[in-house]
Amino acid sequence: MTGIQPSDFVKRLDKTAEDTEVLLGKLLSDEVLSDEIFRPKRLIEAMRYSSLNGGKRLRPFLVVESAAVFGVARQSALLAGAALECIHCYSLIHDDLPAMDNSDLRRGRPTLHKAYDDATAILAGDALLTIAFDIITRDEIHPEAGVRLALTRALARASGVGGMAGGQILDLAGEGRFGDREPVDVARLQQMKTGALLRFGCIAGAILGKGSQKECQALDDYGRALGEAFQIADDLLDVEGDAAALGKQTGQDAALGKTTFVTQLGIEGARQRVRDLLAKGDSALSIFGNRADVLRAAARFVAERKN
Ligand code: GRG
Repeated sequence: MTGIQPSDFVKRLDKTAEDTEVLLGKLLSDEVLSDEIFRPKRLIEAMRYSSLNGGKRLRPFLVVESAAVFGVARQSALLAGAALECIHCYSLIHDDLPAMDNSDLRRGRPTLHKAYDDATAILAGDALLTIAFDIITRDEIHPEAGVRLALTRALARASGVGGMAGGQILDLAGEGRFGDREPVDVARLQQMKTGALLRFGCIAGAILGKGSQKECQALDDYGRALGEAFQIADDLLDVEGDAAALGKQTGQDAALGKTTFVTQLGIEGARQRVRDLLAKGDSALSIFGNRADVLRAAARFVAERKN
């Protein structure tokens, strides 16, 4: 049981989404920063199209709430969360491209390459990835350069070859994009492709709050459990979800013959695995007592989400 009522949880999530929206609006403006030369209108507009007005902002929420466990200033956590959200939005843009998932709909609207064109979508993704690292290194994130460095390194490792981008290529290889279908280790693939950014959201608070080794480990364990629960929920939604609520097509995994948690465990097995992961996440958070109630509620939200 958590001490947070579902309606209070949703209000908190919405508040962080609103604050993130405002912050991203400022960060992705046409104001030219020192060492920049000019911000082309088309590129800024494309970056804003895919980053503003949409999404649950779950990743910034995890940063804000894991940081709150350590009493970190909300504004610093929001900035780190905005950097993480830029990476998430870049990954969605590139994932939707014809060369990847070839999707027409994202967050209930035409995908970026449909609304603009492929070249603009590739560049908007590149620029969002890059600006994330500009944001995460800013002085306002933390007064100590060592903390900013640790955060930057963790973000790079979550996003790159050993994290999200690596997971994406394993996924494509499993679909047979590069020859014969390669055997898929679903747990590892998803830990990289989807889990790594979610886990980063959870450990970011411990890095910002200079948590002890035990505290960092606890958030790491929680983040891994939450990441897997998120992905299983996603696999279940692809089978059982409602396209209108999801804002994207369903049945895509089956159409591609993908190996997912659901094909491996079956629907009931997948639901049981989610329950086990929630228990694992709760147990990891026990060292924080009621300071982690919002994170407990977040894991439930992720597991039970409808979009
Ligand atoms: C292109 C390098 C590269 C990576 C793409 C994350 C990813 C890798 C692709 C996304 C494909 C996908 C739909 C995966 C399922 C899990 C997922 C990331 C869902 C979208 O995340 P939400 O539900 O989205 O947090 P919102 O819209 O709420 O932000």
